[in-house]
Amino acid sequence: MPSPMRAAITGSGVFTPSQVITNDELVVAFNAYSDRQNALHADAIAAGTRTPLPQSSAEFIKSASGIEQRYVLDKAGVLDPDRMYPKLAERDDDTPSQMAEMAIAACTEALAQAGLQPGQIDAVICAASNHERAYPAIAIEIQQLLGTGGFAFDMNVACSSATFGIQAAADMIRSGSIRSALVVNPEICSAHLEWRDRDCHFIFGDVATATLIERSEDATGPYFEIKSTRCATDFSNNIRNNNGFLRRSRPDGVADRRDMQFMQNGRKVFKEVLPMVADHIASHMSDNGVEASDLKRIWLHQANKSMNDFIGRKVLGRTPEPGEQPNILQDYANTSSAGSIIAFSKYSNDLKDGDTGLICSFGAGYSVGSVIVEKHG
Ligand code: CO8
Repeated sequence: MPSPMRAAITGSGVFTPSQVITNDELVVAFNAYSDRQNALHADAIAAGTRTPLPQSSAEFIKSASGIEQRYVLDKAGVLDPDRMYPKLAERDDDTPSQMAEMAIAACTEALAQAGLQPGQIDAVICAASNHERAYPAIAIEIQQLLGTGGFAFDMNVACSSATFGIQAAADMIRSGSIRSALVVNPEICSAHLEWRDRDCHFIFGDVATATLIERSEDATGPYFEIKSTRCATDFSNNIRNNNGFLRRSRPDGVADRRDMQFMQNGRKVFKEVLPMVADHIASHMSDNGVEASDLKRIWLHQANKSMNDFIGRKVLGRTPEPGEQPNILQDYANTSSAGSIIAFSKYSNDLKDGDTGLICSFGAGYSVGSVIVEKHG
């Protein structure tokens, strides 16, 4: 029997770091690093026992990905050719963690949009690609800092964390166990990206997003009713990060190893994830009686412009009109789970009562999650 309770997104928020790295700046830093490494290993390169590091190019980055810049928490550390990763001050145990701090900013915006006080929230789900510590959960810290009630927990489904989190929150609301939840996605991608690898150094940026989910009947302003959610996974090693708590126990301990950062086989991801996502969306829509002509907006995961162009054409059966499938990756790059929610948060207010839209994220796992929403008010 369908649940009498319906869930809705009543607010959303985005925290954007203040520091920006353009493609040109990134390429200057990478090429300086590459030159230094090649000078350092000139003998081995001359002897043919080492391959010289290649140069990166801003033109390649823009044309292969659509990315023009990214926001980061620490620009100086990333652009220092002797360092090539962010320098984030260590915080003592009584100071809010970096992820919690970003999360609070995004949640505060979502709460204000929904017209709710933190005490009216029953659950916090911190859904992100990585968590800066194992425990206590970042979500519980956010719960304490905001002053929300009920319970909180962390979850990680990489780029699909936000949509999987929305499904979890919507299911709890539909079952009656909670009335409201904040699903928050603080993504510090700059700290697990390998900035010294030309093939991926341009891909990610930092951001935090939040969605506030409530019972539809509790909404006091315009809202997006969650008509249906669908999540799917299919194991793949093509996007992987081997860092974790077993690191110290391995023979080479905490050595600086390539697989301790984000790794991917981008071409394979492109080829395998696209059909998975296109089929997933098509079956989710058809099982819910949603035709392509019903969709007023698609908010897709923001990894690659050509990927999104392809999915948009597949879903709509034609090239999307400007604005039908908004991209934000030119400004933010890939922000993992937050990408589709940035697009939703920035490009949804203009939808009219009764309009249907679809949020879809996809990535490591592989994982794909979609949320069909209908605007009210
Ligand atoms: N500058 C100049 N040339 C370059 C560069 C560069 N920076 N990089 C590569 N090239 C060269 C290559 O060497 C290659 O040269 P050649 O043809 O001579 O061999 C040529 O350019 C083409 O390279 P690729 O085949 O690699 O280029 P693609 O056209 O495939 O584009 C992309 C690369 C943009 C990475 C593309 O493959 C892509 O976007 N793939 C999909 C990626 C994707 O969606 N990934 C999802 C990952 S996100 C996720 O799930 C979250 C994980 C957790 C978050 C982690 C946070 C850090």
